[in-house]
Amino acid sequence: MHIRQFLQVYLIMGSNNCIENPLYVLEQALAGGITLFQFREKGRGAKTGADKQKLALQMKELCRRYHVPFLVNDDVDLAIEVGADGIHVGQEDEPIESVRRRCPKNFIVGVSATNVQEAVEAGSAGADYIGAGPVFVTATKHDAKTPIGLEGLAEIRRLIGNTPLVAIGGIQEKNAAEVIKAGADGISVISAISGSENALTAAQQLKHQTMLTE
Ligand code: TZP
Ligand code: MG
Repeated sequence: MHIRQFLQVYLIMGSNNCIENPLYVLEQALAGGITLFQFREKGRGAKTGADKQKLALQMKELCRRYHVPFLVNDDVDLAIEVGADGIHVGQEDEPIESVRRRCPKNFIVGVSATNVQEAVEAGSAGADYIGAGPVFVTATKHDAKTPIGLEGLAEIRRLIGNTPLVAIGGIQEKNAAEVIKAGADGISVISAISGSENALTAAQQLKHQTMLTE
């Protein structure tokens, strides 16, 4: 499968995003059809050290069972230690060149971009995919930049050519289809799945929205 297809319904989550047990939420989301997962353990009450590593390993095993790639946010050492399938880095994290040097050859390396320039640079630097946003207002990331809107997303699509692109920030069932229309290959969400009453149906409904192309 190509990375573009893995981006269709991309769940990002850490233990503090969940109302219920994060392993339960992840398993429900996997059963509901998510196509990629990123372990993003940060912020208030986030696990560290051995606890973080243990949760990462458990999540990786779950993802394996569903044949869904497991990525780690920011923490390149952890990604290598637990045998992740890839890493996602932001603009303030380790540069892609250095990440590539340290990681296995086939590692998926995703990069965040909050504007056109960052997206173009990430594409030229060889990112496997770009995570662009926030597209809409989000309550999940407190230091998120100003939303780029569907117009900003469409402009990024135009300027990065064929580089796989996933949208992030404030994406829910009601706006997921518009995001795909604007040129994203997929949607990435935190709260729309991890904060929902039923992660399985939330994942299914989001996936359905990504397939409504004319
Ligand atoms: N980066 C840009 S917005 C965001 C991240 C990690 C948070 C997305 O969370 P939600 O709940 O899907 O809006
Ligand atoms: Mg980061």
